[in-house]
Amino acid sequence: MRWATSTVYQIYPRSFADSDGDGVGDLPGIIGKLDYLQHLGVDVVWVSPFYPSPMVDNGYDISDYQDVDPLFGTLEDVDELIAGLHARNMVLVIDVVINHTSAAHPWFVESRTVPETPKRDWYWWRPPREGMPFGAPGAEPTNWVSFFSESAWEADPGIGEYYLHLFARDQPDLNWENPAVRQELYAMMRWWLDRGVDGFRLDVINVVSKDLPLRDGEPLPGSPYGAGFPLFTCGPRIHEFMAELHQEVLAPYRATGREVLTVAETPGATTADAVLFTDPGRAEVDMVFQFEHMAVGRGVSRFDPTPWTLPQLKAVMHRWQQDLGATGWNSLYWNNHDQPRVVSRFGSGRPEYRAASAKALATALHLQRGTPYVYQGEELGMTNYPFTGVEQLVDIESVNHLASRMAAGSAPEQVLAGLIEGSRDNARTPMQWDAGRHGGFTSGTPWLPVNPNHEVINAAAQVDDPASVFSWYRALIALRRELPVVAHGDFVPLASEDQQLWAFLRRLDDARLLVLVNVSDEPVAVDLTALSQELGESPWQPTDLVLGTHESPAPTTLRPWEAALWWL
Ligand code: ISL
Repeated sequence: MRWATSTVYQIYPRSFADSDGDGVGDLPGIIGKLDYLQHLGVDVVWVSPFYPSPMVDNGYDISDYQDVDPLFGTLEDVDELIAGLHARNMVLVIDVVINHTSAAHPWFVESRTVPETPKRDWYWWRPPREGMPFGAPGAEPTNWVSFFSESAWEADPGIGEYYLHLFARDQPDLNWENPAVRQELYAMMRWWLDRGVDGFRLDVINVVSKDLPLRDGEPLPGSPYGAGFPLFTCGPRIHEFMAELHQEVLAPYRATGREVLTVAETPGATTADAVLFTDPGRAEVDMVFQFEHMAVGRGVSRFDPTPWTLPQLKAVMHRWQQDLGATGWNSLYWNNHDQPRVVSRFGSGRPEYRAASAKALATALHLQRGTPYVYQGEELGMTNYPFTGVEQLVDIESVNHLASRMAAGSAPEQVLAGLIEGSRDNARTPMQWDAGRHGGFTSGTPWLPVNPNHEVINAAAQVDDPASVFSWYRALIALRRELPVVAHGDFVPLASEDQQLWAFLRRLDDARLLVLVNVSDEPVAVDLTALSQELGESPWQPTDLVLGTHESPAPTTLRPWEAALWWL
């Protein structure tokens, strides 16, 4: 697996670095930080959408796939970014959102306004439900709820039909059943490869194959809607489409020796799906970006926080390690632009342990089998923002969720805590570069406020500090490149029921690496005899430390949030 020794760094461009003082990050801002990324040691950079967009979903609603929104810069800036990365032996992965376009995309404008156009079939248009007048409540073609808390169908009086949108009404779904749609998207991707990009993150790609005929889902308790998710997640033609995409887009370039990375964002995918997507023999995608571990500590939605235990988290991640085995390949992540900050979610609530917990969680993730992803600011131990009121939240998913809960009779204060804890805005506050005004992110007014804790948590304070979270991430990223057992070894879970200790073994040929992480505010004893007996071996007595977060580590006890790696 070409990407086994790589680490991917995700940039959310509007919040990374602002070069022109308009309060929004941009491509020249990213170009100005390439030395920082090189120093961190990452070799793949994934940039979230920077294309022309009405920004209803901050760029995941694209109105022109082959240009750059002036907010972020120009196509020449992309060329300069590619050159800057390549000069540092790094590569660029761009984010293609091809399940849907913006409603402002010319394809959709034509589809909805030009009679008899072939573009009508480029989207999912359907008449009202049988026997019901257009526009009547419940006349939507199916009872599906969108990811953004409203009906997945929007009525268009101009046509007298409804169009499907699994996300916002401004994000109409493309009809992948139409080969002309697929060929247009493949041509667009080849255009970017010809421009020099090195790969694609395929946004929510596992919903492009819908189970036909489109039909109602199971009613959702306490909701006027039904669950369409099972009827469009990893649908009947998804692997056919992924194989076709590979053949039409990637294969011609790989045949010339170009290394092209594809990561499929696949919410709801199972480990069995993941093996089908990523088995190299099937020539579909290189790795999946899935969400099962993100559901730990959540009830019916991300806005419904519930108590969680370390065994629950370990069980999900260990199953993914074991089910994918030697055939499948997974992204390893805690954070992205859709997820609250991991140190606030699974780390310590005690300020004195925040940094240590960030390092501990990073260790438990980066030592697994797969390709790790670092989301901007995670390498600093950045935290969620201290939001206090719903009016501070701007993400469409949060705004729509609040509106739907209030329409159902809840008062804002009843949903406030869950909103604040689960909102995607937590991941989108600006990168904290220094302790100065607006964290060094912008000379203007930031589009989203900079976390006040930037005075303590910032890159300038950490880059040259060998004890910082940044330096620990840098060491983990380097270790993956140095030790074949980290990149290519198998995974053996240990102490799966332990409430504090996260322990596992990585093995490759004669190399055996014991990973011990204390995921708690209290010291923990490590029963090495019990661990070794899980493999039927005589008691382990490791003496050769590979890496440790604390001074003078002992393999038999771990201090709060201590992590240590030992050769066996
Ligand atoms: O945030 C989520 C809902 O809780 C995720 O399920 C997310 O919506 C889903 O994984 C798809 O995410 C991707 O597509 C969306 C966009 O809003 C997200 O930012 C993107 O990561 C629609 O393009």
